[in-house]
Amino acid sequence: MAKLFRAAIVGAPGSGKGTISKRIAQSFGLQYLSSGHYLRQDLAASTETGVLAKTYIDRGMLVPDHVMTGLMLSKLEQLSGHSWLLDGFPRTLAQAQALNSLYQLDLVISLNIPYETLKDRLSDRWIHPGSGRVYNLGFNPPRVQGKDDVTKEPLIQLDDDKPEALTARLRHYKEVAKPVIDLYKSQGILHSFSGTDTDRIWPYINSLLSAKMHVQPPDACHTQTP
Ligand code: G5P
Ligand code: MG
Repeated sequence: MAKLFRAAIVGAPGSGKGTISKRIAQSFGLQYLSSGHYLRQDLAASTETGVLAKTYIDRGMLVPDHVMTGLMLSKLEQLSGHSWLLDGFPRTLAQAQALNSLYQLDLVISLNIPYETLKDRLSDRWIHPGSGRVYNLGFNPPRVQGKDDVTKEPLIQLDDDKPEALTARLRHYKEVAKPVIDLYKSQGILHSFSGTDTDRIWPYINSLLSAKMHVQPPDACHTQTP
C-alpha cells in the first residue's frame, strides 16, 4: 500500500458497521478498531472503564466523550504507521473534533438503513462474548443453534440489543449523528450508502475503496451489481 489510509464507518446501531468493517479489513488489510468491541472487552475484564461504560450501555446511552476519546486515541497511538478503519468512533461532534485534532481522515462511510430494518436485525443478533463474533439468526446463523462456530461456547444476547435499550439507542443515535455527518460532509470525505441489505451495499463500498486506495482487492472478481 503506497500511502497510509485512515477511514471511519458511521451508522445507527445495527446498520452493519461491524459486518462491513470486517469485510473491509479482510479485503484491504486495514487495521480495524471497534469502539463497542473494546468497551465489551473492558466490561468483561471489569476494568474501571468497563464498569463505568456498563452503566451507560445498559441504558442504551452513549459512554461519555472523554472516556471514549481516551480509549480510542490510545488504541490509535499504538497503530502509528498502519492504515486503519474506525467502527463506532467518532459518534459525537466532540469525539470527531478530538480525532480531527490528531488525524486527518481520508474517507468516511455513512450507512443509511431504514429504522424497521435496524430493529429486526438487532433483535435477531447473538454474540460470542469471548471473541466478539456476531451472528444473526436470519443473515448469518451459527452452525449449531446457540453455540459459537469456533469454540462451541454459548452465545448471548447483549443487554443493549434487548427491546427497551434498542429504542433508546436508535433515538439517541439520530440526535448526535447529524453534526458528525455534517462535519465530514463539509470536509468532502463523506460517502453515504442506503439500502436494506449489506450484501447489496458492499460491492459499492468495495469499488469505492479500491479506487481510493489504488489497490485491487483480493475479492474484486466476486463483486456483484445490485
Ligand atoms: P457498538 O458495539 O458500536 P452500535 O450501537 O454502533 O454498537 P452495533 O449494534 O454494533 O452498533 P453495527 O456494528 O452497525 O451494529 O451492525 P452489525 O453488528 O454489523 O449488524 C447488526 C446485526 O445485523 C448483526 O447481527 C449482523 O449479522 C446483521 N446484519 C448485517 N447486515 C445484514 C443484512 O443485510 N441483513 C440481515 N438480515 N442482517 C444483517 O456500541 C455498543 C454501545 O457502546 C457504547 C454505546 O453505549 C453503544 O450503544 N459506545 C459508545 N458510546 C459513546 N461513544 C462511542 N464512540 C461509542 N462506541 C460504543
Ligand atoms: Mg458494531
